Amino acid sequence: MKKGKGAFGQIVTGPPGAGKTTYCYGMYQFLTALGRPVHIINLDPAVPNPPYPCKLNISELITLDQAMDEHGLGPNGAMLYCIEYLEENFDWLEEKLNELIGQDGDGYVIFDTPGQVELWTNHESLKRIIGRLGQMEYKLAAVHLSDAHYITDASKFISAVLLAMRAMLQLELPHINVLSKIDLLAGYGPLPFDLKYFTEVQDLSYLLGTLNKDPRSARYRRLNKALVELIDDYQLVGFEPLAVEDKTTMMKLLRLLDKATGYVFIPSDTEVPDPNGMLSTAAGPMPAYLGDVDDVQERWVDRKEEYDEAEREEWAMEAEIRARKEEAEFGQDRRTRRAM
Ligand SMILES: Nc1nc2c(ncn2[C@@H]2O[C@H](COP(=O)(O)OP(=O)(O)OP(=O)(O)O)[C@@H](O)[C@H]2O)c(=O)[nH]1
Ligand SMILES: [Mg+2]
Repeated sequence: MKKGKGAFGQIVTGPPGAGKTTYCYGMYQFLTALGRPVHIINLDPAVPNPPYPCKLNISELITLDQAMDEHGLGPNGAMLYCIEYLEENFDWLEEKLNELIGQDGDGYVIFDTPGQVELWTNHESLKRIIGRLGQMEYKLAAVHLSDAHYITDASKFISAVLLAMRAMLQLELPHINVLSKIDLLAGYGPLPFDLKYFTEVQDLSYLLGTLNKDPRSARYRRLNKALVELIDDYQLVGFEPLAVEDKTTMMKLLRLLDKATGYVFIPSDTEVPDPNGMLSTAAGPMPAYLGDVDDVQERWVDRKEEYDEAEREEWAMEAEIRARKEEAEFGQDRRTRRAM
């Protein structure tokens, strides 16, 4: 068996529907545009055919349907079984990773995981798999996604923060919490506080007033207070806002991840195609807005329509320029071909 040297990368976690798979594909496209070799590894046995290019897939080992059929399990039990099975068959994963990454250890990996919360709150298999990847010299950071919709509801936000904190304590990796889908926030009506309040997770006692007004949560006044104090005491959780299609928030997140894992990327001398101007973003200043949380709020919440309109005009202009260039080139090509 070919022995590998590990690689840098990310393990993407978060509750069901938080946007993990979309993020994996978006990050894959982003890194590919930056010229960084990257592989997505699908660890979700419920999705045998993920939408992204996938050379290593848990479904080659076991699928959720197989686990359900063969062991008479329901979907949740079968999911845990699949991850335990992966742990038991770690040699399979090790061999496949070594084939994929090779001996140089210069690849970059992104692990997509299922949305079942036990996997990163209290079940031990995923944690042990990550530990064994660490022994193989994989330098991973956890990217934990929570849907930004949660900030519109105090109880949901507190539960998202608790889950994020639990994931940090359980996975024991360099860890970045992300508020995903912030491009949808403007559609949820006015926010009770600025976005910064939610990304910094400072002094959650302000949320107690809202919680104690809601009849569903008012019954648990003392529990609410205790939970809020627990979060404030730990001071562990903060969020990075992210919209997968927005290269500024993606770049900011990537820079944080590289810092967390110690990844240094030296681009090769070969010219890398850069259709969306991402390379210039990597090398130089952020375009349009700086990626600070207040700027993110302005771009995606307060003045979303204006920015969208300005971007549409910019894209239309770029498309027009590209079309003219292509016309000129192809026109010439055709003439050259006719002359030959
Ligand atoms: N607007 C918007 N939609 C997003 C974004 N990220 C994900 N989505 C949408 O959110 C839905 C769920 O996304 P997935 O990527 O499948 O979420 P997941 O976390 O992988 O879901 P599970 O694997 O089922 O846990 C899909 O409809 C995505 O298109 C985003 O940044 N912006
Ligand atoms: Mg998914």
